[in-house]
Amino acid sequence: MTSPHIPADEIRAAFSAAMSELYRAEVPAYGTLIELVRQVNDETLAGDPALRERLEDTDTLDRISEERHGAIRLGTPAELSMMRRVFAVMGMYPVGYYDLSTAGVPVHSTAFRPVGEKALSKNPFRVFTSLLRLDLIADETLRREAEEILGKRRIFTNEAIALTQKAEQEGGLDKADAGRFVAEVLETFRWHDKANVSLEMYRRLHDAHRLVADVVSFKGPHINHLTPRTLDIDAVQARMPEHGIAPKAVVEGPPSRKCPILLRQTSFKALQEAVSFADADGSWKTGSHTARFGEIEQRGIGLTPKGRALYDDLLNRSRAVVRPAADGSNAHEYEAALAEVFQAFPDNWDDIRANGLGYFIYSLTEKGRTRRLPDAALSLETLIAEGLIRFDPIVYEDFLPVSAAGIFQSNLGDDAQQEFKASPNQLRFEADLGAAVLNEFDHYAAIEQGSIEACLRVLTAQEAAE
Ligand code: OOG
Ligand code: NI
Repeated sequence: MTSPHIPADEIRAAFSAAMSELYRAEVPAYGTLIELVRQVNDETLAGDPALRERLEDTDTLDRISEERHGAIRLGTPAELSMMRRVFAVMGMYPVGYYDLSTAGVPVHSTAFRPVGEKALSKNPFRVFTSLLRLDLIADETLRREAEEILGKRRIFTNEAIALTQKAEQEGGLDKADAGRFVAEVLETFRWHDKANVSLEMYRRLHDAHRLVADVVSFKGPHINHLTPRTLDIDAVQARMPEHGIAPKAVVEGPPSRKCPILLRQTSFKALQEAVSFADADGSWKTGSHTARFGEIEQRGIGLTPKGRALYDDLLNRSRAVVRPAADGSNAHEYEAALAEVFQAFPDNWDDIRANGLGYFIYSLTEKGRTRRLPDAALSLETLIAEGLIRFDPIVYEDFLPVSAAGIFQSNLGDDAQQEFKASPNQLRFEADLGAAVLNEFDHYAAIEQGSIEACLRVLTAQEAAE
């Protein structure tokens, strides 16, 4: 007899927990960050009973400080498409396309994440996944050598591949297989302090771009950061130094606001770690590599294309006034400019909604639940004004390319910023991935539309149908 399959959401939750444990053991500073985040979250909740109440209704308070995302960088199309299959077993699907070439990082990316409110609330863990773009590296010889090195490595264990195939064939995994699957997949994300290449090769890759060295030199795509959710990102940023961890210069994303929008994130700077490089004669040479860090995030409402265009425009405008320096020397000026420029973005939910800037989820109020209307003659606006329908912001569950670039850069070394020609290539990415990515705007719009229709269905339902 076969045992029943366990839900993909549970496999994802187990994987996220295992990843957290692995990373805390590998990067002790990350454990320190997690402690600080817990402390600040506890203090914030203690000082804000209304927030506590709201979160009690919508979230699981005891899991508030758990990881929300992590990131990896892959080397080849084959790795990317296999990774897609592995994540699918955990209920994680590619959402969004991010071109980072414009920001001087030779990758393009997607986020593997649970889709839909139910799956997100069971466990929200996502992995921002980048594919190296050797086509952006000018040195053709080096490009070929890098390709050859990457072509030889195997980042998945045989057992991980076999269990993924089994899950695909049988539509899921039972408890015992799921446990093995998590343990085997974790191997792919582990750190290797012995490089795949000689020190000389590492240097050449590094000279082409630090990111090329990070991807090509190792046996696998080590998880490069994990990111818990904080309820007060500015407080954690300010207190990192007290705990012996160095924050990046500024918080990425929008400024602090009454009505949070999109995503704010910051990190502590990547650590320099000892790595051994094998020489052709079989001896080991010691060097170092900087790749792994810890990050925190705070999320706000998802913006419509119109809201997003306004956000992008305001961000560009404030960056035209002050560009944040890597050493933090103008952090205050940057924050002031950002706050000033963002005054143009409405900061109350009514205006954000009225201007079509954000996505909202609509639901019936207490009063709405007891009323029946003859037919759908009344407009949504009237129903809201009459107090039959309420609206709440839909949380942004994706990423921001400019912010991601800021995170990449502060962790690749701020000195060497390289220029690439903007060359988004979503079709190539999707061909390599072996699937199309979900368009995040369409997804939010569908959630919003679905919630409106559900309200109207109940309001106009015939009494007899009840
Ligand atoms: C990914 C950086 C992007 C974020 O939070 O925007 C990211 C990376 O450094 O590989 O994780
Ligand atoms: Ni991140």
